[in-house]
Amino acid sequence: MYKQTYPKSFPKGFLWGGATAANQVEGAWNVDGKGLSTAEVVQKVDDRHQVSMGDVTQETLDIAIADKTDTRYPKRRGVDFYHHYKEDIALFAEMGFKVYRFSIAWSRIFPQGEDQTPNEAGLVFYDHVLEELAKYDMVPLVTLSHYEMPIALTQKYNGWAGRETIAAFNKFTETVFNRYRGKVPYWLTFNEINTGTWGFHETGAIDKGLSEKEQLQIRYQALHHQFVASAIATKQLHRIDASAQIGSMLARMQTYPATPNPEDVRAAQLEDEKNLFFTDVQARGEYPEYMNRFFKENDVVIHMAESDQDILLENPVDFISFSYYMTNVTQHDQDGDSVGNMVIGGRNPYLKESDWGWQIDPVGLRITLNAMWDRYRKPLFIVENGLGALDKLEDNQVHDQYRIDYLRSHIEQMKEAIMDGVNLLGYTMWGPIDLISFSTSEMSKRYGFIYIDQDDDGNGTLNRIKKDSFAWYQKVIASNGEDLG
Ligand code: BGP
Repeated sequence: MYKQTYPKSFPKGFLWGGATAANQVEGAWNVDGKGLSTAEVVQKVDDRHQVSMGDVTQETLDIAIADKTDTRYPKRRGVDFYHHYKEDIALFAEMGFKVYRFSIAWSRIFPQGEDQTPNEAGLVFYDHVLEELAKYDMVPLVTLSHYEMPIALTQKYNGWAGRETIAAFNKFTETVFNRYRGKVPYWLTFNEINTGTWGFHETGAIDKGLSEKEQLQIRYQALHHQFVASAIATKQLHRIDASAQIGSMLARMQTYPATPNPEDVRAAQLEDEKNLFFTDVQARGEYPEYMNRFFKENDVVIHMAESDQDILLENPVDFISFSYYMTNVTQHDQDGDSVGNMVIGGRNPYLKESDWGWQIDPVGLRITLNAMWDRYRKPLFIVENGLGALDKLEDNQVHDQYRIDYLRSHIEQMKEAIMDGVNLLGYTMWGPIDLISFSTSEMSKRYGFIYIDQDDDGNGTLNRIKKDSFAWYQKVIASNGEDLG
């Protein structure tokens, strides 16, 4: 007889935790043999709403390489996790973290991208991080490439635009899979792979100043190389460490039609497809037809080696992860003649926004989870979600009720999605310790449960201070998501 059961809440063993990236926390950019990375040549901007990550040119690159200080490049200093990792992981453990997502800096392991042998000191650092996590039974979830690569590969091959970068990456992945075999049950290949359509920070390819058409060609070709490298890494991992799993990672941007006008609904559908394309390739192993049409209409030609399609098809990811911060609104082109040219990032009058203008939409998370589960039927993992805000430190305290409210409302919707039947492995909120902002390289855009005494210019004691949200998250984890009060 058909039994009408459904999950009532978070499953036992649900992975609660937090996520960071090497270039935003580690610092120590020029010690123990580390090479310069693409993240470390991106200058900080002075206007909070400006974005720095795509603005690298050959000229700014040369200036950055010649500059041996971290003054204009805050990602070089991070928050000195490199020397504070024991203290930071102990704080995560105190909150009860079951999982910690972090990334390995490729440029610590292969400083010049194609070195004959890996840099032992770099490998040892991550040995120590993993030992520390094991002490607290915290599961590592490791990102292989989080918005950085050795700058040498940009200089030699224009980053991922060059096919040679595939072999360099897969030498790195094979090295770390072998080294950390049996210690890392979950891996991710490329962080927010879809943002490669925005340029340099993900592709490592300098294309600023080129025509839109030329940029499209370079970016989608670079992304193709990343797809292939990701599939090869998947194959390597399954051979080297059969019990470990590997996932894709998308910056999920749910979009809504601006009106019920079918033209707007179609425009939103198209926009959504352009976002889901990446997971479609990585989970299903082939390019979807709708993108082939997009490429044709935009004169993009993806150059593939003969075996590429087989490699993709034979090595889909084991699970699907994504970041979730906001949603958008899409409307069709004003002239009505092309849905390909639409307004993105429109305002939604039903939503509030963060200090940085990101539209806060907890219900959108439930919609996203259901849609992703329906589309792929593979386990999902929310590997980033959080609120960047201007925190105030007073009497050594930060009263961040707004952060608690943000996280609570998203966790509530996550629970609803689980009750809807979604298979969700875990949740790593973004930035459990304050860190350098990815998009603006500021320190003052803070996400953490733990405040770090450092300002935008790098001044401060680097002391770690618990915010009000620290005890709140501790309670959430201890009750496995039941006590959100
Ligand atoms: C995601 C990135 C992270 C991160 C986060 C918040 O896109 O994967 O690296 O920083 O967004 O963004 P920001 O730091 O720009 O506020």
